[in-house]
Amino acid sequence: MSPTRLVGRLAGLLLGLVVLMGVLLPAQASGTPALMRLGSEEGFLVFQPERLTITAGERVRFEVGGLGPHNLIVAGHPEWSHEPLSFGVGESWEQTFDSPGRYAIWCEPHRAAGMTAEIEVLEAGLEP
Ligand SMILES: [Cu+2]
Repeated sequence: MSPTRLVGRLAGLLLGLVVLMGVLLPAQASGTPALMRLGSEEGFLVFQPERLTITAGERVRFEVGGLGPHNLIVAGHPEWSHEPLSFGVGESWEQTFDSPGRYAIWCEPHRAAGMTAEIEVLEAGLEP
């Protein structure tokens, strides 16, 4: 195999590994917030991902991915919700989730269209 092909294959393998880790591992408690998109690039009314697992105290960055307007309602937690509508792709805000639990979330304008998701907040220190 030529060195160029070998490098290409290794790069592909590495990218696959990075993608897999992003799927399998909960977001790290480092400075980087977990990312949840509102609306897909293709224009679907979905959260991406539809289930997100984080650790108590972590931040989630909510970012408009496509076809707004979107907002965020967290069941039972108006203080974590973001009621103002966001229109522009790339518009974002961050929210810290400091109490463990499973929280249903939805986008108010698109709830009936199925734009719902769940955020699971694990107790700090209990993450796998
Ligand atoms: Cu929406």
